[in-house]
Amino acid sequence: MGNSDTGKKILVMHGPNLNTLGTREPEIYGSKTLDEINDDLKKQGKKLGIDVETFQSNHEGDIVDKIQASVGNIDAFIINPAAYTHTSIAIRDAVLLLEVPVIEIHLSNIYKREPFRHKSMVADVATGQIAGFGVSGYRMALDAAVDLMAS
Ligand code: CA2
Repeated sequence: MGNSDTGKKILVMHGPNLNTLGTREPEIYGSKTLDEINDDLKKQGKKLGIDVETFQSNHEGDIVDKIQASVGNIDAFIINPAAYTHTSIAIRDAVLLLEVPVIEIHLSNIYKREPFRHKSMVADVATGQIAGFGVSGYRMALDAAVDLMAS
């Protein structure tokens, strides 16, 4: 059961290029690194007795494989699909396999940016979306996941 008192597990997934967070465009994405974000989420999970696993990949197929492997093994799913948000039917189809709450999160407000970022392939198969609150959005997503798991 790992790091968990409740027996609940949340998978937080990060898409392409998010492994380089904190190194450029801090005005859009902030200055925290992905490791710092993941550590904060794991700490927040530990306080709540929830096992938080984090995963990042730059590869669409690896993301699909990880979602498939998580079916039946997680209680909620948080994903920032990064650029795949706007393109990936494969990730959308994989998300549809999950029978747990799904929270889509973006650091930036994708609706205030270039038109190609306004469309999310995941939005209508997610439970909800958080966008535009920077790194705090991940904390909000975890809070939302916890509430959704309880209901
Ligand atoms: O706002 C978000 O969280 C995005 O998902 C980030 C993606 C972008 O393609 C989406 O439209 C919105 C880009 C992630 C790029 O990661 C960076 C890492 C370091 C510095 C700059 C960007």
